[in-house]
Amino acid sequence: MKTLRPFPKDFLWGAATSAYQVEGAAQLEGKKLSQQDVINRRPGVADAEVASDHYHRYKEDVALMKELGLRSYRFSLAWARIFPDGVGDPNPQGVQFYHHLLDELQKAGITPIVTLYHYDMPLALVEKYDGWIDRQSVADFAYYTEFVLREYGSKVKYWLTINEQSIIVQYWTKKNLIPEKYLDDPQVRYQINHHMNLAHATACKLVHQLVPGGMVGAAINTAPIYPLTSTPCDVMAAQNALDVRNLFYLDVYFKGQYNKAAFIYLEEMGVAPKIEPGDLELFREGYSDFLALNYYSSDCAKFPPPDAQRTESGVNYTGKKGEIDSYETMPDFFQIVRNPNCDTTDWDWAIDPTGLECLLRDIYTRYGKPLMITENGLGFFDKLEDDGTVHDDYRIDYLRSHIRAVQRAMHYGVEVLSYNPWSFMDLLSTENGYQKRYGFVYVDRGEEDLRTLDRIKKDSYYWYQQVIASGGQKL
Ligand code: BGP
Repeated sequence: MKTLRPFPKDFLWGAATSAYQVEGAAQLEGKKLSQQDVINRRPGVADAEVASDHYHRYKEDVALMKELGLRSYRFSLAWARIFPDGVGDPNPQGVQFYHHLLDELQKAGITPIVTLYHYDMPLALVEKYDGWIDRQSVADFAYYTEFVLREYGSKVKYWLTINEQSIIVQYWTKKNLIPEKYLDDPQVRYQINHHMNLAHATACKLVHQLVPGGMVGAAINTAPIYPLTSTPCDVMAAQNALDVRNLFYLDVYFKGQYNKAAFIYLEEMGVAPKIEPGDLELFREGYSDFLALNYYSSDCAKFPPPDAQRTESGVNYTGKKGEIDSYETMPDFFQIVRNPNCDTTDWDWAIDPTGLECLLRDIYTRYGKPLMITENGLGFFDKLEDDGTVHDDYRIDYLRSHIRAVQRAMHYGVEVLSYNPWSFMDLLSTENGYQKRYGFVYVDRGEEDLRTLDRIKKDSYYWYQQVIASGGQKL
């Protein structure tokens, strides 16, 4: 195997979570509901009410992070814990919770990477004006952000604005609580995204104003998109898909404008967002210092047949391979298809470490800004053995190959600051409760039964500990 340049000494080896997926205490100590607390309600206990009980066990969790050797920890603040009604008076207990967590991390020598928004709009704002659908959300997000930066700015250098706008658009009814009257209006998702772009730019400006030395960027889920065949039509379709699914977001963050081809296509379809005077100026003023990537899989596209209609991406709810029967189609532009050259996870996500290398190289060449990986990992039906061990060698293989891909990209000049696999511990999956696990740390709980909620180190925990201790040499 080729000898690669080693990871830099100050590389931030980390791990990631998000608030509603780990904290629990969804309605305790002053916190009120967020839209995710409602969206995730289902029979049994696999919801956000208790989740992994991190709110009560954060000290134990940070101790495990320290023992693992983490240099960084990416997590999110729950807006509705800090402002239970979205705006107005802050909740002192919620504010204190994040101080305690940040202080604990600081004592453990772990650099926080803090996400302001991870899908969890306060329910109060959804009830008041339909959440992100209304432009008032931008001002309220700014109010929340300004408070947070003044409160925690001296403790946090790296700020992430909004998690995965691309996924919020693609799965708009799952990531947002959408009132029924909008469900037939395909433009709404792009308007939500426009408001998020304004919120992102405002937050970037605020970090630059209020946090000396602070750095800010969005966390985006992007994937390289391969043409299904080398026919020119399929190559064009892959380019179209790249413009709509990736560059539509990234050009806003780094060029202060919408990707032209994507915007023209959306205008032709009658779904482009309404832009007000001054919006594009704000995009330019709210520049990003870096980009955070959430990478799980690559995509593949072909040119759609002439009679193709708009279709949405499907979701695998069971963990039985092959359940996804629908992929996104944009008529006369692209159709996403399964890549016959990649194996998949049990949830039909293509496993493709080379895709991560392609992505890092491509994005760095386009925008020239430092990158971070803020999610990457393998969801699996882990098994807790009778002797209290979890043998997740499949996860080790997945992570090893992806770390190697990051190293290759860095070898060829890409600036990567940090690698934060998903997830530090088992947590509530966005669609699959606690069946689909990602953590280095097993959380002893099930779908119907909270059990002990004990923390158990998986084999991947011990493996990652060595990776970090050796600065990435022992993979
Ligand atoms: C990302 C989200 C995370 C996380 C992850 C895995 O898109 O930012 O919140 O959950 O995907 O997804 P899932 O839980 O559906 O497997």
